Amino acid sequence: MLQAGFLWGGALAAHQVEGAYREGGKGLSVADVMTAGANSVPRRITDGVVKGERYPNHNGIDFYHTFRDDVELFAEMGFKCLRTSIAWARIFPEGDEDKPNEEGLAFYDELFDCLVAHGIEPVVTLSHFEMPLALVEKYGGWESRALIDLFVRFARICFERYHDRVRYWMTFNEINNQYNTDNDIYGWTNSGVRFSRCADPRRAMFQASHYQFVASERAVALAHQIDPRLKVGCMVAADAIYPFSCHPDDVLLAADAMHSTYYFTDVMCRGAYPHYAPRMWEGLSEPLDITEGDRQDLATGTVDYIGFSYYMSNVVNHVAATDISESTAYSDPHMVDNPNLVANAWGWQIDPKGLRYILKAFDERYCLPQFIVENGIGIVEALNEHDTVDDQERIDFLRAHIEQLKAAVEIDGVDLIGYTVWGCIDPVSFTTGEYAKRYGFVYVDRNDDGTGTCRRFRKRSFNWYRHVIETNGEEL
Ligand code: P53
Repeated sequence: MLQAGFLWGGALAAHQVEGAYREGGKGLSVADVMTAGANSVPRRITDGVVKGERYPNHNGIDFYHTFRDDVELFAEMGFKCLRTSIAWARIFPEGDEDKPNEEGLAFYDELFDCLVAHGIEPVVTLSHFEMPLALVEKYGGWESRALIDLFVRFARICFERYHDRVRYWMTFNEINNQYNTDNDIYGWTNSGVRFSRCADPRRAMFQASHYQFVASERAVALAHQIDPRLKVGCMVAADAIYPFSCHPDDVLLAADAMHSTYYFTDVMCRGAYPHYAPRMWEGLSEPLDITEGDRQDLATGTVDYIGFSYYMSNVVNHVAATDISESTAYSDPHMVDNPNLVANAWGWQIDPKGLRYILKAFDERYCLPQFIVENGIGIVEALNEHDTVDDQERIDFLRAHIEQLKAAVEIDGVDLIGYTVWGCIDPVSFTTGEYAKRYGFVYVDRNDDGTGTCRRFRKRSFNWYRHVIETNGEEL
């Protein structure tokens, strides 16, 4: 049995749903200069907002104006919590003002009050891919140490304002995405840096993440000072990486590949760089800027829990793709398809047991509570003649993953706080900027060509998830 009070719910991010990108005094964020892409058409980052380009995050699904009605729907499903983020550029439009923007703060007062009034606990990410664009223009984003103090000030304002309503916090969303320096959208959304333009992309990535580690751990310590009841977690994308075969070289390669997650969780959970870090830094053009004071900050602000997203697993083969007949769609030549799994339309391989694997791995490595703050499946969907969507495929996906998280808790003894389904009301996709990649229990009538009423419709999974929550996961 899952514990009473298990936090069932859904997850969103401000920039993917709110829209209203210029309302309430909000400044531009890094998400506001990302164009619409499509399945296998990458999004572009423009220099400022360019006339004639399409920027889906400007409108999102208009949650800024519709949140009261949307929260009604979440309450109808019986959500115990809703994970969302605070758009940094609503609170500090330029990122470095002396005083926060009261209108921005007031918006989140309204949202959190509304949630609490419906018995839904807000779970909040401080930085989810939406740092103020001005911080990029003035400081070069997280390339600059100055960002640490600016972030900590933002965190302080948020903790002080909302600590009576928000218990669970996370600092940086999927902080480990930027480990992939081949695709600029990851460094851009994590750090406001286009690593491809840096003289040494790997060094720039390690440096930006170092400043974020320090900022994150200072924020954790600060939260505990402000209110000892607050729980602050890290947040990583935790895709399981398997060896292609039992060839020892595949097994070793997979173990090393998991450093794309563990490098980040090790620092934030243990408060120090792992002993293998210097080996990862070998060959950088210059040593990293890591001071003794930084190391003390890291040690004093370890996280209270591990928040993570889980969508898929991946496979590595020690034989690089150029050496084998079948070429692959991955940017890493060692990454190959898993012949035992099927993928969704975007090539994300569906693997419920990988979720149990990750939960066990984190548990055995850190002995900390965990929170699955994103899991779900993107599907192309349309309303049928009954004004609903028959999303049996989503129900099957979620059921299989919930079965595995239950096994992790009941059999493996993992300490799990909750489970929030990504994109509980169809958001704008992060990687592609599409509306067509839908995740929700609630369908939003908005299309990539700009048509649609933006009205909301319950999908078949809506009632299914309500029953799951009602029975605390006993009836799937
Ligand atoms: P979209 C990759 C692997 C796992 C999670 O993604 C990922 C990514 C992309 O970085 O991102 C998270 O919308 C992210 C959300 C995002 C969600 O996954 O591209 O935290 O903002 O929307 C789903 O299908």
